[in-house]
Amino acid sequence: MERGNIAELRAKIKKSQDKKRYEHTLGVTYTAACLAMCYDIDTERAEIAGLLHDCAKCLSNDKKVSLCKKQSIEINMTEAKNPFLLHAKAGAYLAEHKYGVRDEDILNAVRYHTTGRPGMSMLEKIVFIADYIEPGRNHSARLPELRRLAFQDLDKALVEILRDTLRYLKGTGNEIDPMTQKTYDYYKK
Ligand code: DGI
Ligand code: FE
Ligand code: FE
Repeated sequence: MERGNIAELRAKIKKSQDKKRYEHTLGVTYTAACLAMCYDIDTERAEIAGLLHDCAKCLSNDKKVSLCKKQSIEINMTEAKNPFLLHAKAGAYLAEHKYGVRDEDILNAVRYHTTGRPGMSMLEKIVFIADYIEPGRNHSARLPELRRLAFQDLDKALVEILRDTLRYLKGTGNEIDPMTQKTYDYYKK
């Protein structure tokens, strides 16, 4: 994609998100680009994936569910009870069919940005981690350490983020998506 097209995509995403979500999207986009530089991954694909990762976040839960049903996208039991989780799968669908992305790695980075998955690509890891550490985030006392770690050892950062997420979910009594647990089990040593 050319730079002009990235600017065009950014403008479209801006229209589809509220102000706070768009600020977060920009944070993820430039953090993903920086991680891509650090690990020798294509920066433009990181930017596109960052811009698109939450593209379905501002749909209502009803719309997320109906879009997934209409497009025969599987909804598991955790997602049925916590429809916000579907913004990842619904986002991958919109990235392809509304925003015209054909790059399967970018689509997977959007699809798995919330739960991760076993055997993630570099781009998938970068978007997953950028989502957690972007500068606008302020949800964990460990962020300074995790931000440093992300630029030193991507896989270690991934495991630490998954561990913290699972701990947080258990603490709040939130239901854990089987994929989040599977991803942690796959990457932990
Ligand atoms: O969309 P964002 O808010 O930018 O970030 P995200 O897509 O990573 O979603 C973050 C939320 O998702 C966070 O509150 C933790 C939650 N989450 C991640 N894995 C699971 C989960 N929530 C549930 N219920 N189950 C999970 O397995
Ligand atoms: Fe998200
Ligand atoms: Fe996000």
